[in-house]
Amino acid sequence: MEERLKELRLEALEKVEQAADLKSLNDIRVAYLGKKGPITEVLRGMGKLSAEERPKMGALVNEVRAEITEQIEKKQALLEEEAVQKQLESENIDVTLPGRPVRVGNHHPLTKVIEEMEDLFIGMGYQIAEGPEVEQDYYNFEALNLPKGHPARDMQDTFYITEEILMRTHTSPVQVRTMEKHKGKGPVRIICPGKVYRRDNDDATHSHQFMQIEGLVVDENISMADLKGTLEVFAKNIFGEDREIRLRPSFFPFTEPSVEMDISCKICGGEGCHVCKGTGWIEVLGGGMVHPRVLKMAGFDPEIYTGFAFGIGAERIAMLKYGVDDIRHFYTNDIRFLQQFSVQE
Ligand code: 2U9
Repeated sequence: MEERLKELRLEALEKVEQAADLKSLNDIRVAYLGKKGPITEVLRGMGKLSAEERPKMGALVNEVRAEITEQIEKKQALLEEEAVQKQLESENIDVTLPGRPVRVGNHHPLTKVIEEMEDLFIGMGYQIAEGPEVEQDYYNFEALNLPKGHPARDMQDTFYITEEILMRTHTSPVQVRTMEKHKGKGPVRIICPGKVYRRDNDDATHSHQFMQIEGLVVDENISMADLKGTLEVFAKNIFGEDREIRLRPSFFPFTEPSVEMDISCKICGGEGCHVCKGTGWIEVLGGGMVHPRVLKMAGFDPEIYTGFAFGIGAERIAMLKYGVDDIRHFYTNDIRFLQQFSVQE
């Protein structure tokens, strides 16, 4: 019996030593120390021993069982430690690795132009005014000295919802609405950015829908000199300090006198090139002194008040500023086009 116990001890300890994981270690524990295991069997056989041998053999069984248990526990601690190490290694983070770049979007070029214009004019004491894109014939045409049947309406043919309701062709109706709110009392200093519509065939320089920015100042003693000075500040700020401006006479039903403004060509510096078609000048906007009839219809006394107004397409500014050759790029949203206007530019 003693031999058998020693054999079992050796066998069990060897297996414990070789156990590769916690599951096989537990199998060994059950196999050797469990109720149906060989050691329990030896204990059961002790009844047959003499009274002398029994305590000796009992002590040996306890010793063997204690030793196997101790070794199993040691091995278990070792395997558990190993498992923790393995897990830590597999979850290891290399803090020296470079981070994944965060993709930052950017504003649309038209948004950039509009926000730049807004900042500039807010700095000069203007307020931003907005209004409906679906407008009444009265605010879009009538109040701007374009009565029904006026030939200049053709130039701004639009999409009609009904006979009297239409998609606005300019943001001028916002100016009229703002003037009405002032109830004949100046000053009015506003910038009106917004979407406008025209019945036009789309091509590289025309779009049936575009963004306009219009400005209006109404007060006592406002003159052409104020308009010219303001437009010069605008041109130099948006296109560069080295740009010159010139005003040419023009006609709009809502301004009298009316002008168109050119800026000197950046490409040739005024010498004449293909961009300015050999003239050295590029047309950018229209403007003029608010027609007295327009002032009157909006509730201002033209004997006391005068005003200037101007209008420009945001696409036109963006095309000149960024060298874009086709207006349709602004609407097709090709990511390769849009990404060129990111902050890192
Ligand atoms: C009121 C009175 C007058 C706004 C003006 C222009 C001249 C002009 C065009 C530029 C390019 C339209 O976007 S475009 O196609 N605009 O030339 N706009 S004067 O005059 C006003 C506006 C409101 C009450």
